[in-house]
Amino acid sequence: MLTRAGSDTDRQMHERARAVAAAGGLEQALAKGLPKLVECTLSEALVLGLLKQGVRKYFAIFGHGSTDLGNVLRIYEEEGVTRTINCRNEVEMAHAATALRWQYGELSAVVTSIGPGAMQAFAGSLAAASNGVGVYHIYGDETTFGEGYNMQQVPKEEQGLFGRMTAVMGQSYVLHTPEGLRDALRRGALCINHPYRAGPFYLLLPLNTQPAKVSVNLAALPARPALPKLAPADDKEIEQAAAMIARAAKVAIKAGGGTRGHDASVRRLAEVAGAAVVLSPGSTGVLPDAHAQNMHVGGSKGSISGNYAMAEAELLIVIGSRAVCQADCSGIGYKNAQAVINVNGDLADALHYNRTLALIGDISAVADRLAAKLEKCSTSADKKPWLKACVEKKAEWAAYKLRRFETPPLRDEVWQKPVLPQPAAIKIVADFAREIGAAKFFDAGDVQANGFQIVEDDRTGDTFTESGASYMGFAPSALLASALADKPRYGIAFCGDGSFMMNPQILIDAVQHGVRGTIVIFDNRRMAAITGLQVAQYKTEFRTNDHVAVDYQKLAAAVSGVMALSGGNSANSLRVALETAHRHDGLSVVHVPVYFGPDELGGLGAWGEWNVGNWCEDVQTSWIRQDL
Ligand SMILES: Cc1ncc(C[n+]2csc(CCOP(=O)(O)OP(=O)(O)O)c2C)c(N)n1
Ligand SMILES: [Mg+2]
Repeated sequence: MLTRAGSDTDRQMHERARAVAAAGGLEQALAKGLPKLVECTLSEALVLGLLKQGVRKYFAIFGHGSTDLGNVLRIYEEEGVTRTINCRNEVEMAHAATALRWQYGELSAVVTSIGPGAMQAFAGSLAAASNGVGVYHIYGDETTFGEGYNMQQVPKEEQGLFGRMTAVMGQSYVLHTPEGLRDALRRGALCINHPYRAGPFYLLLPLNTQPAKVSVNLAALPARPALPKLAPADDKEIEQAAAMIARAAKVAIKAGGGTRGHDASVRRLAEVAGAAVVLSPGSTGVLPDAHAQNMHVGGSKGSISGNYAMAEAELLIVIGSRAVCQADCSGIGYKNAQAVINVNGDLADALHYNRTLALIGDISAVADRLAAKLEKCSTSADKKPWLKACVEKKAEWAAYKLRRFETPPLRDEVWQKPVLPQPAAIKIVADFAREIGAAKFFDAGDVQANGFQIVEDDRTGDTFTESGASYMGFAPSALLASALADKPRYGIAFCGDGSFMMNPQILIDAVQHGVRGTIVIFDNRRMAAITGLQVAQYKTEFRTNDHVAVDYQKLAAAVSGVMALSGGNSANSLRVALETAHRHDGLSVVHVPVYFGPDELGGLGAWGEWNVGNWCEDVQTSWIRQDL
């Protein structure tokens, strides 16, 4: 079974890979006479099958659980068919693969060994699952003969445990039988390309089936599915929705993460419906920031204007939202809503609230149909007083934010000197990102919450905030996506000190794979978001910081190729550092000490309810009483 360099198997692989490269793809190679019936290893068949679906890019940390697949990827890369980049941590590469699909729409696969590597990538795949991003994960798995425990398998006398574990998170397929590949890839294609509930698909690749020979029909390997947009078949519900909107005086649209990319249709519907638009952390930009009907984010963190619109609206139009606690105040954000129109492809999400008219289908298709109907019918309720009140609340929020942005450095206990408040520092970096046209990535914690309260985007696709899982370490790891993107865009990762240390591997991987971008570390020497919660709930902090001073600038500078800078303690010094960072042709790290403490100008506040800690009783009491 051993395959040595120069063996027949290797030679055949080289020949097939060369034919695919010369033709410009597998389909084209088949059209040009590449035999469709081949006998090859399961590993090669898998690479060919993925190629047919448009997967050419791999993030990998190999181990004894994936050497055979690694050999195929080596040969296919030598012939210019696939690209594989080696990474330093599986959580990091799972995030990078998620970001590659999310930011650039490009497919990829994560490859690990068996056991610990797989478990780490699996943990990281929570971000893909939580944000509905389709990615292939390929893990080494225990041998199928059961000749004895394999090192690093789950140590139990049971079969297929990695397959079962991964199936809980997404969908999975154990390639126990090599001929099952065709079925596995059909299921995988739908899972990772699902129009409204995509997620990770796990291929478990036993150590001994990887090199096993299999007869495959390359023409029969499933391609990427082409799916039509769906919308209600007749006009009954659309007319009903239009009538509800026409007679309501206070209408709010809650635009969830699903509205990303549907900017024009959401705007058209909002304008004709006279609706205030409340954004979710993941949908900033779906309506331009300065648009009079953009009320900014609403939810457990939220904003003055966003939460006002949520609480006061009589008719709620939910679009592309799955009602996460951050977005709907743990279910009690819509205190005056009498009815809901819910636009979603997913039946369960569309029916989350009671008193709902569900408009099932593609967001643009449904929103455009509804807008067209409203454009033709006369509205009975005057929406102007409502929109005027909303505009006033938005001005209040803008003034509130401005005071914080203009707050000079505050004296900080840890830093023993005045340092920038975090909202002011984030605003400076967000403005800089806009100036240079960079994509923004926000990590977890106060950095993330302040971030989505602050950003002023005019379209979706400028901010990536992983609010589905809030996975510390996502933002710097996401920069690695640019190493494999066809047209990389400069990125700025906004990280807390806590989050950065979860995944500092990007320092090495960015240099190795030529990433251009900046990581800004907002250092308050603690996990401040959690300290803040503890203080708000129990009046005192517990174990959310340490006393170890870390010189992040030196730490980053220790990696050759990284430009490490201090952002200093003033707005001006931070701006200068950002400019210098941007001029560097590679990865830069800017370290900014930020304030943590009781001064209310050091934070942006929370505006909604949340079902956690000692707030649960109040939130749940309200939830039980409300009908929605
Ligand atoms: C991997 C992971 N572990 C734990 C958490 C829970 N958590 C959310 S925010 C946070 C603290 C973040 O600290 P930092 O990155 O320094 O940002 P700060 O709040 O200080 O601005 C923690 C521990 C998480 N979201 N992800
Ligand atoms: Mg911190």
